[in-house]
Amino acid sequence: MKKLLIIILTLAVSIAFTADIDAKKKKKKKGKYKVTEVTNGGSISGKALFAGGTPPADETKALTSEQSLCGDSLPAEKYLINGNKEIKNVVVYLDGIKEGKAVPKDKAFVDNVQCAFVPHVSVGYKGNEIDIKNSDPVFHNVHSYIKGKTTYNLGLPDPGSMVTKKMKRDGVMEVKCDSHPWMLGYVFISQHPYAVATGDDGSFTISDIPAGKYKVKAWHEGFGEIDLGKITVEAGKTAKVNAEFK
Ligand SMILES: [Cu+2]
Repeated sequence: MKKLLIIILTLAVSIAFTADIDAKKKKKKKGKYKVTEVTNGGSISGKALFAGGTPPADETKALTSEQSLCGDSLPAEKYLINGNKEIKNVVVYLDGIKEGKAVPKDKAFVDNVQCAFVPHVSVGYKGNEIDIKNSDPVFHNVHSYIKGKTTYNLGLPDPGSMVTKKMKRDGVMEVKCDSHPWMLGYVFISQHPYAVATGDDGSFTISDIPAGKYKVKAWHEGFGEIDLGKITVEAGKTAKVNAEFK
């Protein structure tokens, strides 16, 4: 009887384990992006805007070292919102698009300049490389994370030194420095090319989208992520949508 129970238990565990592997495999397959030729694609464009009352002011970070090089404090660059309530550094993207144009070959880039990451927010593409540079005459230890798990942990001791790494995972990559706790930046790593960051005027355009209906989302480091709904893209036309944060 005891033997039978052990056999049944072993079987149950192994079935559960196999089912888990199958589910993981399916998930992986489902997420794969396919490159196709896009002719006469459409676009989605709009602005990232603060739609509430008074927009939050940017924060200030106090420096605990390197004051002689970088001063006593630095702007956090978290809320870059101009007089027209247009928001910089919002990443607008098509969520779960399965196929479309090829991913740009451009490398991503993050520099350490005056004790801050430059650019503060950028978009990178999974599978491409990223150059991480130190332009400061001080040691920076760039330590990046996706969902709390380390992606890179790089000591950059020399001014002008640069390390090139591959971006193997997609997701919002937080970039920090182990030597300087106030330093923070982001690389939004997308597995497809339909992700863009807004500039000073909050505007964005996602182009060469195959005609169809797409879920659009917008991410901001302070406001989080919002859903812009399902947008219909027609061939050769531009659909308009704004990313409104509150
Ligand atoms: Cu640093």
